[in-house]
Amino acid sequence: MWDVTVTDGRAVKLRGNKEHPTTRGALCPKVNRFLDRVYHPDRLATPLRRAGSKGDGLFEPVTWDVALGEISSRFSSLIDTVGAASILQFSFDGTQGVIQKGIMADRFFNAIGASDIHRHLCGATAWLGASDVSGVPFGTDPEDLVEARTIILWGTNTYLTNRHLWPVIEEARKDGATIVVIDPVRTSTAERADEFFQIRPGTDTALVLAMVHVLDRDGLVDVEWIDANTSGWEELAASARSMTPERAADVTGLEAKRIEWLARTYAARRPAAIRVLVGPEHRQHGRDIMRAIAILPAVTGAWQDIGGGLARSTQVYFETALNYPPPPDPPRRMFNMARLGEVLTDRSLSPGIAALLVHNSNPAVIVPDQNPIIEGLEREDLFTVVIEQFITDTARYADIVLPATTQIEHLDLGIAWGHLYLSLNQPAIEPVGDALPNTEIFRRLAAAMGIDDPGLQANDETLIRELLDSDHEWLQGITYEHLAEHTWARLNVVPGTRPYADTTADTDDGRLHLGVLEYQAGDETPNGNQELVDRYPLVLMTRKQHVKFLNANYAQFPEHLPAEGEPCLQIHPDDAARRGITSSDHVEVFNDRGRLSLGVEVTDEVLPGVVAIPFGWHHRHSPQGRAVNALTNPTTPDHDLGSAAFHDTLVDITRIPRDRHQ
Ligand SMILES: Nc1nc2c(c(=O)[nH]1)N[C@H]1C(S)=C(S)[C@@H](COP(=O)(O)OP(=O)(O)OC[C@H]3O[C@@H](n4cnc5c(=O)[nH]c(N)nc54)[C@H](O)[C@@H]3O)O[C@H]1N2
Ligand SMILES: Nc1nc2c(c(=O)[nH]1)N[C@H]1C(S)=C(S)[C@@H](COP(=O)(O)OP(=O)(O)OC[C@H]3O[C@@H](n4cnc5c(=O)[nH]c(N)nc54)[C@H](O)[C@@H]3O)O[C@H]1N2
Ligand SMILES: [Mo]
Repeated sequence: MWDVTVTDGRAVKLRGNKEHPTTRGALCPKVNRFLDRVYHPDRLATPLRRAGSKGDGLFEPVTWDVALGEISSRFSSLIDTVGAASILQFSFDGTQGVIQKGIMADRFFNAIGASDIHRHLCGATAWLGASDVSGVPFGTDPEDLVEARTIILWGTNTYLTNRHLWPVIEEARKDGATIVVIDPVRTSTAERADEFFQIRPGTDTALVLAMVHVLDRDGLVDVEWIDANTSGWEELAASARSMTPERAADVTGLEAKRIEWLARTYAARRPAAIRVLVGPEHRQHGRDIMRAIAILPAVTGAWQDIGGGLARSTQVYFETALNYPPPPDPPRRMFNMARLGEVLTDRSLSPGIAALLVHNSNPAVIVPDQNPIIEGLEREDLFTVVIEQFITDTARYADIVLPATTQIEHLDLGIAWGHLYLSLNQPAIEPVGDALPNTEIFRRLAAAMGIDDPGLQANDETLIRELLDSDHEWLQGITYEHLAEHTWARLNVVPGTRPYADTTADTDDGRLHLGVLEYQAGDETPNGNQELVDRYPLVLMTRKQHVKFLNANYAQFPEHLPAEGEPCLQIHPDDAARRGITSSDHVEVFNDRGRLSLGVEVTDEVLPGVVAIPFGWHHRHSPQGRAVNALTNPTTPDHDLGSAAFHDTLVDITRIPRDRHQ
């Protein structure tokens, strides 16, 4: 929640709203200098048309009429000839504001019947895993974590990625909470933990099974709670019987006695909370891992304590309460967004993709298996439109680029994944240059195409009023007028509500589902496909790592780069020594999908056998003109509904002789 000071129409100061219970006046390092972004000389201020080859980044300014006229005629002729399904909408999380993210864009593409992608790269697999246990997966209110006495930050890098939760963690610690971190990497969060479990990547299900084994063996499960609230306990207990702490130690690399400690502490030191976001979901068996984690509070009955249970993304609360539009009827042709490269290069698709419109996303950087994506974006017969604030690695390939407003220039309704406050984002300044809100761009495009649907001319305030027009109890009293006056409001979830203790699971029998649980190694992991492991012996993790990056965003600004000024591969001293690599070297990292040259940081933050490259750097930061997703695994589990197996990626590396790197 931001307050902006404006002098003579220009924003001069931006700070966090002091009254807001989550941000408490503080911003995170990414957006502290947001105004530099707004007024940056590279900010897009007019529509652009390509004036060079695809990817050159050469453009000429054109008027909105010319740009929208060209898009309209290209789209209309495709609709008349091969059909609207040849047009692909690709969008993602560039903004968390509901209407600028997609409400009007979706209306437009629904009206013409274009193809679409599931916006599933972030959180979908975590959702599926948790919902296997509890149906619609509501979780503990993160504010209630202050009450907890054990907090397990399980595969989430809270200190970096969820900075506004950190004061809550510290407050709980002050009151006696033990902070546990479970992560394959010694992250900045792990450095601040009381107990750090540096687990082998992707082996968390084995750890959970061993914890259940100990709880069952030592009589630490809550039998009464299990009988009254769950189903499938016998099957789960049987699954855990052979996973002794010793066996789990072999799989996870953790010590058996520490696994015992973790199980006993989790059961006894209450309230006991687990916090997750998306890290472990980005694996072939990510759904099993997220399900395994969600099983633990159901076994110990941790849900019974205020501040106990599982605190996950809170987005599900907003999705339940707000009046989101129903899915389109007839349904549109859908693809998993992780398969973009395949979709753009598949000549057998009928109809094939002939036009691509990207908004709120930078697929050339953020989607796994980058090389086929670039091959697709280079296609001369693909008409690409990108709505952006800057020329990104995706926008460089566009035929038309349209300039979008930033958060301080447009109206929006803000939801959250870290708390339960809804906010009204009101524009503080007029749009910079000729930039327009995404919503307005689609209203104008619809008009240019002569689409006669009043819903496509609804203004932004109407779109927000429609979303708030819900009789859900959590929105009682939260009207547009209320938000206009107070800026934010907490959903009416009664503070201290204990999900699944005060409420019932939304499963067929109203119980939390346990059942058979099995640890499986992903194909592209050290215990997976042996032929692949022989060729590519190192596991690559590509996590969010820099405090001033937001996904693929902000790496365009030199003042946001970390001190090393280039992306560096982190490698354990043993692996480095074996290959004669030091921190002053450069290396080539490669697998069947791609190749990248990078600097090196020799560090025991990563385990032997694991290497890590920070996510978020741009194409120009490597000599190959590619970013780290050139190497990553696009496998999408769960019948194409899940996220991608980014971190189940095997690579090898070679040292680059010094003279070759100059
Ligand atoms: N500074 C900064 N903050 C951000 C973002 C950013 O780009 N930069 N992005 C925002 C977005 S979009 C999101 S979704 C959130 C994500 O927030 P998080 O989920 O906290 O972040 P990630 O880096 O995706 O993953 C968290 C951790 O999971 C670990 N991990 C990976 N595999 C495994 C595994 O198999 N087991 C276990 N136990 N851990 C594993 C990684 O090492 C990593 O430290 O962050 C948000 N906040
Ligand atoms: N290897 C690897 N890959 C990952 C991840 C990882 O951890 N590792 N994380 C994944 C995750 S969790 C996520 S969420 C995705 C993020 O994927 P994206 O959502 O695509 O990434 P962002 O860089 O956050 O935002 C994309 C663009 O949106 C633009 N933008 C911002 N606001 C607006 C607006 O109002 N209008 C328009 N038109 N554009 C706007 C920004 O300028 C930015 O270039 O990446 C995923 N990819
Ligand atoms: Mo995300």
